Amino acid sequence: AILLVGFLIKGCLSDDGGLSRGSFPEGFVFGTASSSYQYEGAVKEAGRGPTVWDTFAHSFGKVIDFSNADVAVDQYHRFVEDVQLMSDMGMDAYRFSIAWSRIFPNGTGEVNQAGIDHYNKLINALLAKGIEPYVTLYHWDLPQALQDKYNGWLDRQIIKDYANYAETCFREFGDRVTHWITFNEPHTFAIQGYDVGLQAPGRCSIILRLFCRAGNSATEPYIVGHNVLLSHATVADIYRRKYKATQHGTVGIAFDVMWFIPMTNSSEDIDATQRAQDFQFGWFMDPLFFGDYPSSMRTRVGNRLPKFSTAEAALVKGSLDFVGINHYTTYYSKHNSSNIINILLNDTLADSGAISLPFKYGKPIGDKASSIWLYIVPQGFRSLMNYIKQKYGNPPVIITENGMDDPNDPFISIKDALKDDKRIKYHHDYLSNLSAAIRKDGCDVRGYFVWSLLDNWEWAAGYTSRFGLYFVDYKDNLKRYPKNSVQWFQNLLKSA
Ligand code: PSG
Repeated sequence: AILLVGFLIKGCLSDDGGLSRGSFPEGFVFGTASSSYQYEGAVKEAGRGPTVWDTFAHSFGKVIDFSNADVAVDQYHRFVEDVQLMSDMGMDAYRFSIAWSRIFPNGTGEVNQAGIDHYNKLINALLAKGIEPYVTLYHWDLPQALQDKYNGWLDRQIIKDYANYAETCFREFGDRVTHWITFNEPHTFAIQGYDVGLQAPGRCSIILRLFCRAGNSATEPYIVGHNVLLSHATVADIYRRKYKATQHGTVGIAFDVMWFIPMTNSSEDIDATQRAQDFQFGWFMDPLFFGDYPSSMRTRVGNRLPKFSTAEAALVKGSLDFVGINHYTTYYSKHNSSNIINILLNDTLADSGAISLPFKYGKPIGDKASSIWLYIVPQGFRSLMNYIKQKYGNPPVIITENGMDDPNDPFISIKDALKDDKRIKYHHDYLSNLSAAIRKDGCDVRGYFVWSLLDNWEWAAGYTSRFGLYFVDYKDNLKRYPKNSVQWFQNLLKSA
């Protein structure tokens, strides 16, 4: 009977059939996530230099609603208010990114003190409320100057410039920041930016070069990925040699990782599913854990795939303290038996020989959010955690993003827009699976960040999508309103 009463109390406190802080290990960190270009605005203030995303968003026809992030949700000016919102929810941490071009307006050269001052203020405001900063060094807003000078990530010179920028951040902020994320989603920006051209810098060669002025979709994504891995490893090495002993921090990197399920149980589809995972996640994880690209990539991409020298492989292997995972969705994968798309497109995406889809025989894999790619499949989260545990030896994992969006419906009242029961269910179901992965399966997951604190500017989707726990009123001075999910997280985070 005592046990029963205990269960009832626990259930009531968390108001959620048992999901509570206690469903996660001691010290497990809850936070929200954001990025500089999607949040800050103030793009011409305090010496900030232009970035490839300013250029891209201001090119006609690249963003679906013709918007840009010149103002975004104005967090540059409103961070004090926003930190209070995090504090109201009982969040332990905040993941944000530093805009490289605020620190070095031209990517290199003189430090812009106003940029340093801004992030000092933000970091101190967080710490004053007991919220720990998790800092992403690169969330896609490359200084335009480096794109102009040597084509940015396509040139090895980027390694030195990125390392100089990263080391400046360690020196200036590392006394207070102990969780560093070198890159956000290299897979996404390599593919979107250099294969299909739908994101900055908008390079591609597919479809007869109709969409992009320049690029090579069959080679450039791999060159970008290679330079990102070398940049990451260089910076992790600098941190370990020069800063770790005094600053006691950790360095990780964040990947976009879908879970894939074989479309059928044929061995062809099972093999294709593994290749889909290799070309998405193994592309970066295998060099970091084993010192080389997956064998499926080496055979299928051939000499278009760059090679690591022995010294580089040694530098890259083991160069991280935790793996950041941005996880949203699960797809089916099947063997690509025709090579029609390869012939038509000749691009990186066709190299895996796998096709991944959110449908099977016309039936969706789960309920859809607003983004066309985001299907809700909570069990995929637990499977993915177990895959990482088994394949990579149970490394420390931090969920650096998880969340869903609603459409930005111009006709809905604010009152109705705040009723986000679908989002509550999403987080409940994903967190339940995460808890099971940790408690039942022994996966070493240390933290969970919701994408996102506020509605914000969603890249090529502009303002058409709302990922926030807080609603932002774009028609009335960017006022913030808590959606129902805020109350839900509040309850979860104050539960024992
Ligand atoms: C992540 C994962 C997928 C697509 C886009 C992203 N996927 O599984 O197909 S982008 C990622 C990004 C952040 C975005 C957020 C929502 O890091 O800046 O706003 O997710 O799209």
